Amino acid sequence: MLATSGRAKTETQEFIEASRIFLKDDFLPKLKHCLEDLPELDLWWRPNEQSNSVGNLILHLCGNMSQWILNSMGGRRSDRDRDAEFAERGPVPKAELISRIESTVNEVAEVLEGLPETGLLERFPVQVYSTSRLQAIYHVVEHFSYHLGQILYIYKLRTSKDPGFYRNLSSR
Ligand code: NI
Repeated sequence: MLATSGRAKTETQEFIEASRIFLKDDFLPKLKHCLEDLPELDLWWRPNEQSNSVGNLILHLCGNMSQWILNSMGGRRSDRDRDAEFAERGPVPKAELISRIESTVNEVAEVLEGLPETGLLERFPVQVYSTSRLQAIYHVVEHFSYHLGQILYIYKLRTSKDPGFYRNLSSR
């Protein structure tokens, strides 16, 4: 966990800063560590056909952020094909996966920074839902965390390594 700066003057600023820190400064570096260390072929390994590979999960995270933040709040075009994210059997090169997730997260961080002070209650349709900006941001953060956990689990299965992300909390 990385803490917020304490400089926020309103709940909105604090919520947006916390969301940006989770995505860009906390989750993204952890994800990149796993991607950089995993052999190319392991990025497309899956334990069975019911489970996604790391590659699929990266494409899926990019699609989710493009649709829920970049399109809905950032005014970017989204031509998301959700089924294709899971159907891809790769191998999309590692460098491309890293560059895609990195640029998507950076764009999301820019959109979040540019959001107006008021308006988190503004509602819009997305997928089959009607949601608020606040809920959409909350969703994108929880969704990234959820799939990052799956990616970390695959990373450990394939490398037998502990990335040591929480070493600072251990008393050993
Ligand atoms: Ni998902």
